[in-house]
Amino acid sequence: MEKLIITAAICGAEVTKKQNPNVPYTVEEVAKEAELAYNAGASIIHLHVRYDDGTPTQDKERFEKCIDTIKTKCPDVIIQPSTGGAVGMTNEERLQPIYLSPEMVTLDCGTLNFGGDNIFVNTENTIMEFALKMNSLSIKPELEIFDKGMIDMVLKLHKKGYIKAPMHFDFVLGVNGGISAGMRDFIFLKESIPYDSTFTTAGIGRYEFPVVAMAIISEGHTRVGFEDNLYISKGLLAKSNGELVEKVVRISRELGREIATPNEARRILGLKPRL
Ligand code: KMH
Ligand code: ZN
Repeated sequence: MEKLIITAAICGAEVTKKQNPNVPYTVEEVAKEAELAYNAGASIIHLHVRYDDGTPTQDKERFEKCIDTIKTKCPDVIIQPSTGGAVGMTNEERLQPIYLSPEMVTLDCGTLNFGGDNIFVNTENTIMEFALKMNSLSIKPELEIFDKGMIDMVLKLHKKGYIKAPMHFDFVLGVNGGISAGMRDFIFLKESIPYDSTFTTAGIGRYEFPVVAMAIISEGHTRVGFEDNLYISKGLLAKSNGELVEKVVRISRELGREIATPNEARRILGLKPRL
């Protein structure tokens, strides 16, 4: 089996310090959380950024500051900015970090209910527009899949030439409004993608570590972090993203699977490092 690529989703756009005081907002806090996750074994940092008061933003300058500061602490880590941003942002706002030429970014592959009256809007035209821009800048998209129909949309856009193989998927399981984090649904997604694809997983809330285990034993990769889950175990808040990554490393080693370095992750995912 390939080594396990661990992504740390260190901050997200929705979680707050009220829920867990260790959620990072400032540039320094974001960089510190990235460093702790990297030192623990994460090779990819999935990055959202905030203003100092916690407000989510896709501001290009704020991304640049966070990326530059992360790079001083972990120079070889892969930084994967979000183009999902936060619910309600415009496409132009969301796309800003792609103009910093990252190695990879997220590409959200469908619209879904996102709790209460919130809708995370990704129309077919939006997906095509984002994909074309990513292609033109040679940025590899990580295809965010919240439900099975989103894989079908990706396969259709792949046939039309918008999304290139080999594709890399992220199965986000257990979002309120998306597909469940049960084993049956996980296998359904895994068996619906082309054979030459890679995939990672993100289990939301209490599903985080059960999904980690499913990914490890099924040759996938995995993601943890405050964006998805704030607890290290039932009722106990995680002290850092590093603590969440350490738990993944322990589980993986117990199951006999070693952890990929950033350069090994680049090879597995076919990324072109930026010089
Ligand atoms: N914050 C969510 C609305 C992504 O990063 O691409 C979208 C999200 C997905 O987090
Ligand atoms: Zn995200």
